[in-house]
Amino acid sequence: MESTMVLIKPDAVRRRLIGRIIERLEARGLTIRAMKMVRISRELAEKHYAEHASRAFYPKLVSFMTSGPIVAMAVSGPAAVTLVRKMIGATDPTESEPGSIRGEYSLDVTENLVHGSDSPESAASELALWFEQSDYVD
Ligand code: DAT
Ligand code: MG
Repeated sequence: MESTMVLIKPDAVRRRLIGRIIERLEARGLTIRAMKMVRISRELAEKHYAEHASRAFYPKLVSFMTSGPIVAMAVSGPAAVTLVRKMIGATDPTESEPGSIRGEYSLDVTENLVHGSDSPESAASELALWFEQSDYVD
């Protein structure tokens, strides 16, 4: 079983999409192992997206991620990292498939509703930033 980090971002919370996003994950057969709704510090937003620190969009991304509450989840299942990424859809709005979460509900490259870890290694380091290990490991 694999675990991945999922964030329901501030735009999705504002648009009342929390239920629909969680429903899709559970309907697919994935398990929510830990979950909390939090308004995060600038420091946590910067650490979560540290890989993008040199990109021009980084300041906008950090201010978006601190603009309102986020629902953070540890989600597990077979190949959870890959499955969740496919369910979320591509980062580029012109590439996100109809049927994916972004492909159904977003056309903005920043306000794109959901985060999912891009590898098991990123999942491990992101989960460690957001949760205690005892929250999501048996
Ligand atoms: P993803 O969220 O699909 O893993 P990413 O890791 O490349 O995408 O980028 C992280 C976030 O940064 C992304 O969800 C939205 C923002 N972002 C990425 N590329 C961007 C761009 N070209 N312009 C503005 N924001 C961007
Ligand atoms: Mg990413």
